[in-house]
Amino acid sequence: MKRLLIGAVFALAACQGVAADSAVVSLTEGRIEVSNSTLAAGKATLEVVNDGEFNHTLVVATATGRVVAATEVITSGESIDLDLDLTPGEYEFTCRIVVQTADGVTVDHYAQGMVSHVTVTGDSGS
Ligand SMILES: [Cu+2]
Repeated sequence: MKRLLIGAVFALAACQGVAADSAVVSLTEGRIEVSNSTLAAGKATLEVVNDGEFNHTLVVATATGRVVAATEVITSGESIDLDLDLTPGEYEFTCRIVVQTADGVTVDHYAQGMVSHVTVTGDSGS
């Protein structure tokens, strides 16, 4: 029964031509975890969750640094859906918050390891 239901859902998605991909992106201090490191080209929705203690962002950029999407600042425990329309290629998911502590130390989330690489496969659709 369960298998039948899953088949029906796929058939429905195919009929509507909305094979939108999705992934969950978890932001924590010094780390960005993406549920799947490969996405299909076209429309995709990321559920971006701040599982950390401090504020974070998600910036999606191409391998050459062109920003294609970004969230607002996401506070601890909050999540934001980020809609994308991706062409094939390599992408960097990063947090770009840079702050300075009271004693003058610069804290750069990217430098602390908040970067993850995602590959987008398939036709560009153009
Ligand atoms: Cu961050």
